[in-house]
Amino acid sequence: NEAGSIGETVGNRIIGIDPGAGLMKASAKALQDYELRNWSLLEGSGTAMTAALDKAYKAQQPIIVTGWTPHWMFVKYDLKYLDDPKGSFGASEEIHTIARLKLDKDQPSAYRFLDRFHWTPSDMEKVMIGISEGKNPDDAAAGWVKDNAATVDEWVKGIPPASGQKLKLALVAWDSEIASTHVVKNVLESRLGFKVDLLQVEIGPMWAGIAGGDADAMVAAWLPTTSIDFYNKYKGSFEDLGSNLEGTRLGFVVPSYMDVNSIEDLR
Ligand code: PBE
Repeated sequence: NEAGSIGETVGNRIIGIDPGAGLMKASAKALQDYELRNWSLLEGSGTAMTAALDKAYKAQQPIIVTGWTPHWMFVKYDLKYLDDPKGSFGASEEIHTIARLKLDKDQPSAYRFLDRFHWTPSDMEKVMIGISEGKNPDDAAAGWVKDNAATVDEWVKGIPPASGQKLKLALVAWDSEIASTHVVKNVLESRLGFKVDLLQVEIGPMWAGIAGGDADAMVAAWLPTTSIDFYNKYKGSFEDLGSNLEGTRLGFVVPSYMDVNSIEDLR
């Protein structure tokens, strides 16, 4: 049948990302919910996933990847999410900013800015596109900050600058978080006088780093679902500064040239 043929064209494989990602947990749940028993979800990384997508897309070959929004891949390629009528991937989420305990007392200027930091999916995408086109993340972030001076002015308004104090921001090397973390780093350095180090780690150590006080903050908590295991594990050992972006999405993603529209069609 036609559904069987979709599986055959992609070897019954879905290209995943790093195993700790909430997206991988949701993807495994989707395989269960839709009873896709003969399918496998491949572990890898965000970078390997986009490389596989790029290769397949250029050859107009079929491919199914685990994807998320905001992401530059939706700008660069003509893609579609597979419908998820069972809701395995959850609803649209917020990304929260998370600080270590006592950051408000120790670094009040950084804390006040982090608490205010808020932007939109299209802002984040602009930075992501620049990086995907070869800009280094610092330059892409600096360009966005320059182009959005009025927004940045609001973020830092009335906050006294520091004088070279050090801060450590934790992140996982997902393209979305590389973009947001570099923008926050740029503002802390160029507008508030901090010296920022980035701690690029896996998702578990990112949360443990904040909870243990080894890192000062991160802007990568997808809630209420994607990052909830880590949120609950470390609850009480960090401060949730609330949403910095609304309107995310997760799911299985395919090139638009593929003749498949729903996860149900994979059975
Ligand atoms: N992501 C990007 C992450 C959160 C940010 C969707 C790949 C995840 O945990 O799945």
